[in-house]
Amino acid sequence: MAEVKVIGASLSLFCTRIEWALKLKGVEYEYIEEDLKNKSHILVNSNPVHKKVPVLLHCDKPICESLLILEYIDEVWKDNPLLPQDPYQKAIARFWAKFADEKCVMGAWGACQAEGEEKEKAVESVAESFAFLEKQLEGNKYFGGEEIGFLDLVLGWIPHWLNVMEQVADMKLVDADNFPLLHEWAQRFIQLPLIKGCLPPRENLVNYFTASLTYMRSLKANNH
Ligand SMILES: N[C@@H](CCC(=O)N[C@@H](CS)C(=O)NCC(=O)O)C(=O)O
Ligand SMILES: *[C@@H]1O[C@H](CO)[C@@H](O)[C@H](O)[C@H]1NC(C)=O
Repeated sequence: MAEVKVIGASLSLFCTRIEWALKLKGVEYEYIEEDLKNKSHILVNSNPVHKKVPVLLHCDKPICESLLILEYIDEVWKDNPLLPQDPYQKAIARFWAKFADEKCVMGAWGACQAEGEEKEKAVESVAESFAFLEKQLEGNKYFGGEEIGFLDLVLGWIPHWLNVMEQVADMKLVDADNFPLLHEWAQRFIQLPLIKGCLPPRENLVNYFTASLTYMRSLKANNH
């Protein structure tokens, strides 16, 4: 029995961040691919409230919600710390992580789905959120400082997933002109061998987002 297991879905940005953290810590784990269209008993029993991936199983004890899983990993395996030690800095890192998941991930996905005037507004609104993150990078190589940390892993979807969303929905959110620091950070982050070595193929993401958008739009069209 593996001590550490990750129940995940290969295209999920929330799951990839967990794998990055475990690799960074040098923790061996077993990865269990979940079929989200036909959820397994192990997922439903481990995360009865949300029934979502990722779930971390540590000696069969489940931990849910990717941000909380990252914190748990950081507390159990002390090597290569992710969160700052200082309580204030730690609270700030958690604040931005929550903000980024609520406003940037969801905002970008919302902007993808929006059309026409609505889309312009949605893009503008996500850009306001990204501007806060851009500011956090002033004078820093990574969000974690000289090394990657908690917030870098949380925002690690930007160079890969956001890039695909931008292509599929034909929109531009983060580029060298509007967010130079974020853009530079994204390039630097995605080139790290550990990060680059654990990403779903771009083509699979393109297909997935294209299909999701088509489906969402057909639902919307049928409601009118
Ligand atoms: N807030 C959650 C989000 C996880 C999430 O949205 N997971 C998606 C996959 S990307 C999922 O399991 N969806 C299945 C469903 O909603 O039925 C986290 O950070 O772990
Ligand atoms: C759903 O998953 C179960 C096992 O968890 C499997 O036996 C069954 O064939 C699957 N059904 C479909 C439609 O894929």
